[in-house]
Amino acid sequence: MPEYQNIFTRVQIEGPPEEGVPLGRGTWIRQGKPFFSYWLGVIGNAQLGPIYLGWTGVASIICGIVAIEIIGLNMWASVNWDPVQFIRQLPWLALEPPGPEYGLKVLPPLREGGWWLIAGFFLTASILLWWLRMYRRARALGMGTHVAWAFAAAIWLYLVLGFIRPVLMGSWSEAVPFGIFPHLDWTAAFSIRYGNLFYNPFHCLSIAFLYGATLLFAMHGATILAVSRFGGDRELEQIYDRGTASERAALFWRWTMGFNATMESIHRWAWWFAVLCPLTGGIGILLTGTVVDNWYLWAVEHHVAPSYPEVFPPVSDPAASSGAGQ
Ligand code: 07D
Ligand code: 07D
Repeated sequence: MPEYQNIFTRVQIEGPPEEGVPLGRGTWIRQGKPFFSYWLGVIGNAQLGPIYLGWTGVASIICGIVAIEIIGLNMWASVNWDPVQFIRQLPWLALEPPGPEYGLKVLPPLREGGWWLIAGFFLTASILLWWLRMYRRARALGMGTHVAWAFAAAIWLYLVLGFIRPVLMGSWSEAVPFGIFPHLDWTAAFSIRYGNLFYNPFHCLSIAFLYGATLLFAMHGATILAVSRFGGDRELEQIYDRGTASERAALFWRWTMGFNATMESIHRWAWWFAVLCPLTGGIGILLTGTVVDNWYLWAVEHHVAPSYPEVFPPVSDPAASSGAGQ
């Protein structure tokens, strides 16, 4: 069965397009005539469309476009509307939040953070509307809302970084700038300003869940691929006729580590690890600067880190006492 040893999807189903379950009254129709694509079939389902947009979908996309437009035009203006420099410097360009002198003012002058505030408003509206659409589509299909709640965990971290913490600190200037490298500069500066985020136990937890989620995904993905020669990837058959694939998958782990997850529990493991990464991360960011001002000193105080020995005694600045340079 060499076809099962491949790293990409081999089985493509191309029957009549699948339209999905009938929709109830009061909903939109699905848009787009479905068609099949070989290359999509290599990474997933070969059928593209129809898509259900709905009011929340359309409103979310409009808000998203407004946000991207404001960010993009501000970045372009920052290189004097030069199209070549815009493309060349794009990863370094930024739309910065208002300076500390403006506190939480609504609305500071547009070129001094006002645009950042407006773009942030539309980006947040777009993300929240997309969440609502996800929740409502799940309910319309009679599904649980697990995907929406996992997305909500990411939105929690996003809101802490750009809204909740800046409000608690009393200044928009605490928030993240828009921009590819500028947001990394912010991340590094944040860690240094608050005494090294490695000593923040919630950063530790977030990293453990990040790494853990990767490990779990690798274990689960590899296990299912490894039993796909026995039909392990065919979820429907696995549910009504377990056959030999899932038994082997479970036995493999019981043999190698003594314990095995079940077909249900592995997905709960994955969900919790993924969700707890931004959830614990958001708690860590929320505490920074509000409750704890320096994580290194916090760690010294709590016997997590040793304090640096005082090698040199404190000296006073000679410029301050001798009158030199006056
Ligand atoms: C693969 C799903 C697809 C999503 C993608 C991202 C945009 C931004 C904006 C041109 C896994 C789409 C990107 C819409 C376009 C402009 C102005 C998800 C997948 C492909 N970050 N971050 C990236 C965001 C924060 C950090 C990349 C967003 C915090 C570090 C991308 C947010 C901190 C590194 C990006 C956000 C932080 C990155 C790849 C919001 C702490 C990298 C992301 C809304 C958590 C990496 C150059 C990716 C990189 C990277 C987007 C927040 C740290 C541009 C939208 C403030 C250390 N971040 N980030 O693949 O290569 O995610 O940066 O909060 O090393 Mg970031
Ligand atoms: C950003 C959630 C918001 C995203 C949303 C998506 C769109 C685009 C586009 C469809 C990612 C919206 C989407 C708008 C749609 C399309 C195309 C989730 C986000 C809603 N750290 N660190 C973390 C590590 C250091 C720092 C988390 C490692 C240094 C700061 C994570 C290391 C310094 C913050 C993590 C390391 C530092 C973090 C993020 C190693 C820098 C945060 C988890 C090995 C010098 C964030 C508590 C996450 C956090 C965070 C990992 C080092 C700074 C686990 C592995 C010491 C300021 N770091 N870090 O899920 O929560 O992000 O901290 O060195 O704010 Mg860190």
